[in-house]
Amino acid sequence: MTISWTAAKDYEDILYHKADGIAKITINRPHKRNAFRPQTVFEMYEAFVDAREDPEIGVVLLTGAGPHHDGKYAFCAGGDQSIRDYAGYVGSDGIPRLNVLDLQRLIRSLPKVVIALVAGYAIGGGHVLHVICDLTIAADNAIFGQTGPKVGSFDGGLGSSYLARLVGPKKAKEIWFLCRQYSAQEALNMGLVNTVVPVDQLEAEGVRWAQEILQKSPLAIRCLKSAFNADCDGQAGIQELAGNATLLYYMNEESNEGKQAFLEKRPPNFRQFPWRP
Ligand code: S0N
Repeated sequence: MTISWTAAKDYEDILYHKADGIAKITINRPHKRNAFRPQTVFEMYEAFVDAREDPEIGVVLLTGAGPHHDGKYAFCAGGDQSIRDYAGYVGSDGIPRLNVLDLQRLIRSLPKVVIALVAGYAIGGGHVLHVICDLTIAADNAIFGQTGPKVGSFDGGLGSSYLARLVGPKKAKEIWFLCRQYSAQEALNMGLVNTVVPVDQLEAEGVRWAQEILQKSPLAIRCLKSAFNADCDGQAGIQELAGNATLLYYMNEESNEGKQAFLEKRPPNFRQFPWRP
């Protein structure tokens, strides 16, 4: 499937493109297997916000640049270990951060579908990124795994609890406790990804899935996404689901009557609306 991407904005650590209702965010630090530093995350955050605010965009593809100089691929190798100090990942301002957690929450609350396209390594915090995306399409060369207990970190948030939702608690504990690497086929078998395709067809398959989703009702998809997340996300998840209920109410005559009555300084006539069974 061919698509003509247009660069939406120039960044240092990512590429950001749009075409036909689809946004594509590509992590572009091939010398680090696309590991992220605070700036990478800030840039991704900004691009995701742009995609959220653009009413033309319904689906965001998240992927990693590749192949690299040695022919290998990576979706993302997690946090950049070379700049991690005692309190997080240190950016050019000298401040240590774990801002990828903000990005995780943004992806989950984005009222649009986010599809991870994984070629090569999805490791550590990079693995968590694909886990929290709505769908994952894996290339046949994809390799999945957590490394935290091996390299002195862990993600006890969505990176473990939501992973357990996907693959079950026993498998999630195996993934974190043993820090093994899993093939694309193994990932498919355990419900960690939606499908596996040859690496040269990864983007085309992602575009195909996106175009299929774009034929569907935006409001239905929006409400479904928040409904899928609500119980896991607690009060914040319920807030999001309720926000969608309010949005739908605003689009309704009954809600409009209340607002119009206030503006026209008259009592509202809600008796015209039924108390539905
Ligand atoms: C990905 C791996 C398996 C690839 O192996 P391969 O193909 O043999 O390549 P390498 O030679 O190892 O790598 C090529 C070059 O890329 C550099 N590089 C790779 N990964 C990273 C990285 N994560 N950080 C910095 N540099 C990286 C290599 O150093 C090499 O460079 P040169 O050629 O100059 O030597 C393999 O590379 C690998 O295992 N990488 C490390 C994976 C890893 O452990 N990632 C970090 C895990 N932790 C997190 O991601 C934490 C995430 C986080 O932010 C967080 C979130 C929630 C709560 C807590 C945290 C937290 O940080 O604690």
